[in-house]
Amino acid sequence: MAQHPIIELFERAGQAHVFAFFDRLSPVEQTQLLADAAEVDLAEVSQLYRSLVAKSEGAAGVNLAGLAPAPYEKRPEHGGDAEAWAQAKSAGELALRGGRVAAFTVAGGQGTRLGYDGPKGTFPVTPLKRKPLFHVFAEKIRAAGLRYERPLHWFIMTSHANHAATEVFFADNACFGLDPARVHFFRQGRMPAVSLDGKIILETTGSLALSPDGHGGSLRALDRSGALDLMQREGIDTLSYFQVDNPLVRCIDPALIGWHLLRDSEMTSKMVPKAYAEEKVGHFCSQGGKTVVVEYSDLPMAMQRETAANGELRYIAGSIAIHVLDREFVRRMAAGGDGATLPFHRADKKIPTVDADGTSVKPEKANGVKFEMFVFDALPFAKNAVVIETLRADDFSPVKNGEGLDSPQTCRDDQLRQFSRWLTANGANVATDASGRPNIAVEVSPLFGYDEDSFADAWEKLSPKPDVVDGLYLS
Ligand code: UD2
Repeated sequence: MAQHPIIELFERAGQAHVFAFFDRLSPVEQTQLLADAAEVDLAEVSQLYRSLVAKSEGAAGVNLAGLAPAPYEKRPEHGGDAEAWAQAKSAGELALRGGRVAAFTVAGGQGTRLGYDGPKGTFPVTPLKRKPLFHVFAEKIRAAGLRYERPLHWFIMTSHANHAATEVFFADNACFGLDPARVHFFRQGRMPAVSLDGKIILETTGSLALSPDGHGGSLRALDRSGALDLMQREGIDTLSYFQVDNPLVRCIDPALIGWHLLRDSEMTSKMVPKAYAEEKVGHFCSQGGKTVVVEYSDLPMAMQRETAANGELRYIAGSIAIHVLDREFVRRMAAGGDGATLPFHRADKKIPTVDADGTSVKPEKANGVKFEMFVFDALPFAKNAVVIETLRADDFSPVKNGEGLDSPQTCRDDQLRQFSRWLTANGANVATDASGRPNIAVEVSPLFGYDEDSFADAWEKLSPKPDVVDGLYLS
C-alpha cells in the first residue's frame, strides 16, 4: 500500500520516528495521529530547532545593547498632561459610539499554577457573588455597550484543551446576557515539543506532544479564524486586548483607546510603575528607536534595581498585558514577511513521552523544548507604539497562584478596595483598614458601575441610597 503523504513528509524531514508505532494503532488512533501531524509546520519546527535549540545551551540570551527605559504618558495625578488625557478619553468615547472597538480576551492558557481544573475564565473571583472571571468581563463589556449605545463584539481565544468547555460554559449561562451573535470563540494554534536533538516528541504512541503557541499566537489565530474579516465587515478597526486572569481590568477604557487613535498608533499598551524591583512583570524599554518588552527573567537584576536621580526605579514601566491593537496591524503581523513576524521563545520542560517500546515515560528533568510567541513582541513592529500609565488599583489584580501573591484572596481584597474607593468618593461612609480594605464584604456589579465614572453616574441616580453594610450588592 502506498505510504500516506504526511508520513512521507515526516520521513523526509528526519521525523520518521513519529510513525514508529503506527501499525500498532487502531484506525481511529491512526487518523488522530495523522491529524496531529497535519498541524505541524515541519519547516518552521526545523528552523526553530536550528535557531533556538541547536545553537544555544539554555534559553536564548536577550540583546541588551542600547536598552533604555521606554517613555510613557504619565497619569495627570503624577504630572501628566491633564488636557491630553481628557482629549484621549473623548476620542475613545467617540470611537466606542461609532462601533469601532471590539474586546479581545486571551484565554488559552492552562492555569497550572492556580491548580484549577477547567478553563481559567470559569474560576469564581468576586468577593460576594463569586462570579467567574468570564461573568465579570461579560458584564463589563455589556455595560460599556449600553453606556456608548453600541453593543460590542467580544472575541475569546481558547485552546484545544479548553475550547469545548468554554463554549458550553457560555451556553449554560445564556452568554451572561450578551447577544450570542456578538461573542466569538476561536482556538489558538499548537506547536509540537521537540527533544534536545530536534525530534518531535510523541506524547503517546498515537499522539504528538502539542501545546498552545503562546498568547502571541493570538495574532495568527485572529486572522485564521476569520475574526479580522468579521471586524472589517462590522466597521471595527480597534481591538482591546486583555488576559483572562485579571478581573480588575477595564476591558473597555476610552482613554486607552483614545491615546491609541490620536497618536495614530498600531499598538498601545498600559504600564504600571513596578511595585518593587523584583516584581515579576515585563519591562517596557526602548531600543534602536523601537519599543520592546523585556521579561523579568531576561533583564539582569542589577538593571532591575537601578534607580534614577529622583530615587525611582529606572526601569519602572511594568507590563500588565493590556494592549490596544489596530486590526490591519494584526493582519500584517499574522501574514509575516518583511521580517514582521513574532519570534518564538523556547521553554525547557519535562514532557511526558514514550520510550522505544512505546511504554509511557514521565521524565525527571527537562527532556524537551516548547515554543511560544508573546504578543508584546509585536510592539517593535508597530507604527507609533505608545505606552500609557494606569493605576494598578484600577486595572490590575491577576489571579495566578493558589495562595499568597496574585491569588484569589489578594484579588478579592483588591476588588473590595476598589468598590470601597468608589463608594467613599461618592460620599458613602465605609470603614477600612490602613490598606483601604473595608472590613465588610460588598460587591458592585459592572452593570451598576464598571469604572469610576459609570459608578458615580449610577450612584447619583440611586434614591434612596442604601446603607453600606456587610453583604451589600449593587446591581
Ligand atoms: C504575563 C507576562 C508578564 C505580565 C503578566 C501580567 C508573559 C511572558 N509575561 O505573565 O510580563 O504582563 O502576564 O499578568 O506573557 N495564554 C494564552 N495562550 C497561551 C499562553 C497564555 O491564551 O498559549 C493567555 C493565558 O490564558 C493568560 C495570559 O495569556 O490569559 C497570560 O499567560 P501566563 O499566565 O502564561 O502569563 P504570565 O503570568 O507568565
